[in-house]
Amino acid sequence: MTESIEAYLSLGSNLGDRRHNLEEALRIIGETDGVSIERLSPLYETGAVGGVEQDDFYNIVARITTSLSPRELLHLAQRVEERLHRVRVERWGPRTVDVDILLYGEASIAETDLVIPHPEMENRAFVLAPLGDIAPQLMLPSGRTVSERLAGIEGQAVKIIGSLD
Ligand code: X6L
Ligand code: MG
Ligand code: MG
Repeated sequence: MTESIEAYLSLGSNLGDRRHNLEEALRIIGETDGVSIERLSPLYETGAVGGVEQDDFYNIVARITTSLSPRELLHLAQRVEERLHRVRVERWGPRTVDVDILLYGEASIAETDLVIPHPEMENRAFVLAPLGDIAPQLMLPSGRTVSERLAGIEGQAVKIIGSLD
C-alpha cells in the first residue's frame, strides 16, 4: 500500500536483441524498491516513426504502482537506458531501449526535462495500441479514451507478436 501511485511506462527497442532488451529493462524496473509491475501489454512489433529510416521496433506498455516521485521514476528510466547501453547518436535514432513515462497518476508536470503526460502519446499507435490492451477506457488529456484515440490513427503499422509475461 506504500506503492500507491499508478503510472504507465512505454518501452521500445530497435537495436540488438529487441526482446532481450525489453525483458532486461522490465526486470530492472520490477526489481526496484518502490516499484511494482501490475500489468504488461502484449508485445508489439511496430514500424518506426520519426527520425531516420530505421528498423522496426518492439514496443510494450507497463502499468506500475510506485512510491517513487515522478523525478525518481525518470531517474530509474535513465538508469535502465544506461544499463542497456543506450547510446545517443542522433535525435529519434535507433536505440537498445527507450523508457518513457506516459502517465503518473493524475499528475501534470511541465519541466524542461520531464513532461507528464507524455505530450505525444496520443498520436502514436505504438503507445496507444498496447496501452489500449490493458486500459482501453483510460481517459487521456484530450478527454478521449485510449480506444477512441487509437481509432483515429491511420498508417502506423503495429502488430501483436507475443507476450513477455
Ligand atoms: C510528424 C513528426 C509525425 C514527428 C511523427 C513521431 C517523431 C514519433 C518522433 C513524428 C514523430 C517520434 C519509437 C519510434 C521513436 C518507438 C516506434 C518518436 C521518437 N521511438 N517508432 N520512434 N516505436 N515504432 O518506440 O517516437 S523516436
Ligand atoms: Mg520515446
Ligand atoms: Mg525517451
